This record gives sequence, C-alpha cells and structure tokens, in this order.
Amino acid sequence: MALSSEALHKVYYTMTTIRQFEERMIKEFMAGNIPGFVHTYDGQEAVGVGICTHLTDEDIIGSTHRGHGHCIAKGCDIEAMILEIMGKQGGLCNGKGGSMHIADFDRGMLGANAIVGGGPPLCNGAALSAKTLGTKNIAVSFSGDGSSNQGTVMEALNLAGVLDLPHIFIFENNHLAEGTGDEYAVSGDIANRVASFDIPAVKVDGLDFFAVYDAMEKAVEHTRSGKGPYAIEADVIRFDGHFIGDPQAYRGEGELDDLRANKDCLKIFRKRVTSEGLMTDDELDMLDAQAGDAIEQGVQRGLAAPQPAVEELYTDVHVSY
Ligand SMILES: Cc1ncc(C[n+]2csc(CCOP(=O)(O)OP(=O)(O)O)c2C)c(N)n1
Repeated sequence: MALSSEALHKVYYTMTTIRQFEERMIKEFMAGNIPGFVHTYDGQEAVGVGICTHLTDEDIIGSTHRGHGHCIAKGCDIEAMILEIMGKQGGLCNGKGGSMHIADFDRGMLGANAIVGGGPPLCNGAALSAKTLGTKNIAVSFSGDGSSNQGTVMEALNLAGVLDLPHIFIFENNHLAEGTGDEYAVSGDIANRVASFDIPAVKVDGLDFFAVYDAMEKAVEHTRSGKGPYAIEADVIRFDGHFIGDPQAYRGEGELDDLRANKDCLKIFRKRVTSEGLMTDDELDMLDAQAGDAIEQGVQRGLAAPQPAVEELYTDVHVSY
C-alpha cells in the first residue's frame, strides 16, 4: 500500500526522533544523568518504524534490551520515556524500571526485556490470549541474531507453529551479539531455521524502510487473517557500541565511518523520498528540528523531576487483580 504524504511525514518524524533520542541519551548518560546500563537503537530505525507503522495500540510488541526505538515506534510518549530512563517520577513505570524495563500497556508495549530471548515466549502468551478471545490483535516479538540462538526462541517458534498463533517474529540481525559476530556465533541462517518450523520466513534489507514496511504488510495480512505465525529477518547495522561506553575494540578500522557514510537508514530514506519527489529536504529538516525540540523539552523535564519517593520502594512490585 502506498503511504500518504501525512504517513510519510509521520514515518520520518518517528525515525529522526529515535535517532536524536539515542544520541541525546548517550550525552546524558556520559554526563551522569542516567543510572544503570543503556543500549541504543540508532542505526536500526527503519526496522522498528517499518514494523510498528502497521500496528494498532491493541497489538502487542515484546522488545529487547535495545528497546527505546521499539517504544518510540509503538507510540510511547518520549517525555515519559526520558523520565523513566532517568529514573524519575512521572516516567512510564514511575521511574522504577529504567531503560531495560520500559513498558506501556496503553500502547501495546509489553516491555523492554533484559533477558535475551525473553520476548518471544511472552509474545506467544499475548498471541494465545488474542486468539482465544478472538480479538484479531497480533503480537510481534523483536529478537537479535544473538537471541536467535536461545532455546526460549526455538521453543516459542515451535509452540507458535503448533498452536497457529498470531505472532510475528522479527529478527534484527545487526551481525553482532555484544562483541561476537554472527558469522562466528550463528550456525546457518536465521530465516531458514525459522522456515524449518513450517513458519513463513522472509529476509529483508533492514536499512530500507520501504522494504521493511512492504514485508511487514504481507506478514500482518497473513497473521491477522488467522493463518498463524510469520517471521522477518532484517539485515541491519548498529551505529554505536553494545552499551553506552562500549569501547568497540572489536570493530574493524574505519568500520564505523563506513557505516555512517553508507549504511545510514535515515540518509537512505531521505535520498529515496527526495529523488521521487515525495518529500523535500526542507520538510525533512523541519521534522528533524521538531523532533530535536521535543527531545530537548523532555530532557529538561527529566533533569528537573524528582526521583520516586522512598515510600514507593515496595509499590508496583506485584500486580494486583
Ligand atoms: C539470557 C541472557 N543471556 C545473556 C545476556 C547478556 N547479554 C545481553 S545483550 C547480549 C547480546 C544480545 O545480542 P543480540 O540478540 O544479537 O542483540 P543486539 O544486542 O545485537 O541488539 C547478551 C549476551 C542476557 N542479558 N540474557
């Protein structure tokens, strides 16, 4: 389906928000304004946005430790995300989850997840619930190449296949798990592995928003219409370290410069929409500026906000029904 001009604006706004959000989180982390451990998503924006553009608030996503981009693409409020990442009151989990545990059920964001391979089994649960209740909602899990090797992911694929669950498995293959390359750690091919579970699986260029968007359109058509699970393996890159502060000694000489020059999904998007006359450089620059302003405002709110009160230490620990 061709995207309207309004939809294209929204897509680019979301992608540039994710990019600038992550760049700012790096700065704030280095300045000591963010506690804990943070993994950034910059470089992978075309995947999160290409996938989530097809989803409603009632569809569920299960994220990873690298979850900021998934949250933003799913529509989470960025100011509330910043408060959460800074551990402040008013954050999406009232400042008690942090970067790796952001959840927002109002947006169908089941949660970031510090357990590698933890998302797919959770999404099977969400998918089973949707199927049992007959809601037509779907669940979408994100996993990395490293995560694809986890037993939990294999079990989730098997169960989704056996139960015909409305679950789309997204594998973001950025070719690195911490500092280990996929050519060393992943035997065979992720999409082929998934296909052996009798689940349709396609590979896509994860730097090309339009390729991801088209692949996800087919996946959603299949899964929402009751035909069961589906998988997409997106070939992508990450611009930064595994975590903020990672010295990246495992990178080759000039590798990062090459990625920034030639494998930047935002530049690829800009080139495509301007050359096809769909958007102008001025429009794109304006969206860059608007996203930057929103992030600046969120950061100022975050810096000024108080931490959760000590009395709240034991609240929000267990769910009450
Ligand atoms: C069960 C489990 N094992 C190991 C870790 C430590 N760990 C955190 S992220 C990571 C690498 C994950 O790589 P990948 O799935 O490719 O995702 P990426 O970091 O590339 O986004 C590892 C091993 C963990 N958090 N959980």
